[in-house]
Amino acid sequence: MPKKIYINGQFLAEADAKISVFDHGLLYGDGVFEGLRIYGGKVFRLEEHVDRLFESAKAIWLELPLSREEICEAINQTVAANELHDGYVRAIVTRGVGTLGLDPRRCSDPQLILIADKIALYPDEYYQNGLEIITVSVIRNHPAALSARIKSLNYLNNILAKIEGIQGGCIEALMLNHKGEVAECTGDNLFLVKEGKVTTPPLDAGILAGVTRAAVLELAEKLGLSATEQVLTKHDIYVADECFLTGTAAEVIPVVQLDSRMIGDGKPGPVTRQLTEAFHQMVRE
Ligand code: PXG
Repeated sequence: MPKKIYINGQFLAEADAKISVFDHGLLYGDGVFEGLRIYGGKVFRLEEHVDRLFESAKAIWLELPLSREEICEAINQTVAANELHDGYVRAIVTRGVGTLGLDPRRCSDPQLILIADKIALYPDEYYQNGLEIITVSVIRNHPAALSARIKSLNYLNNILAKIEGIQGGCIEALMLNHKGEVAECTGDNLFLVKEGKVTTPPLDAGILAGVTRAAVLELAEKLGLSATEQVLTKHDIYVADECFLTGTAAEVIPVVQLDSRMIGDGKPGPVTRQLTEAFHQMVRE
């Protein structure tokens, strides 16, 4: 079945879904995006993702071509057109076709692209045994530069961090902020558990406001666990009982080592398992 890709209101076959080489999304990473999951034919937390897309766009002075409702509708139509039961949606908004110059006033209308596809998940062994991660030298974006709150098309900073992680033998990598505090991983938010209490860095540590992060904070509260946002250092992770990451692609995934140091007893912990199960139940509902 050929993929149906949405570009500005039209569904196109993959071979015909093309964007100009003068698009500022390509030339400068000038645009924003979202990654969403489809579970049982439905998009998980669609409104939250679309709200974040609007916030990202507003933060870069980009006016979206459709309303929130229209974008939700277009995403649902893209999922339906591709007959996906479980999968992934990438929503992309670029500044549009411009010239070889930075001036955004030279750009045409923003381009909205929606791609729905199957998703490549992390191998099951990582969920069973937990991830080993390292702290990389690349820091998360300084808030006075490109804010980490913006899910922009310019992910080079995180890609550099990911490369450093991969070269160190790790599929995810911990990024600190400019103050040396724990920020997040390259495509996942970080949580830890100490004495039964769940904590995660606050948004002003310079992180993306993860949709999965918010869902897990809600679940922790529902389960009667103490869950708070706190400034964290690497030391807090080294001495934590448990650590896990959250993200649209990863869902909830345990971390058992940071910088070759064992976290807790080096195995995925009970609170991580409890939250993982609660998350799976939530996405099934
Ligand atoms: N931090 C960063 C920097 C991210 O890019 C998250 C945290 C988790 O946020 P959500 O809202 O997904 O819980 C992300 C999200 C990919 C991919 O293709 C990456 C993300 C989402 C979907 C796909 O690698 N990152």
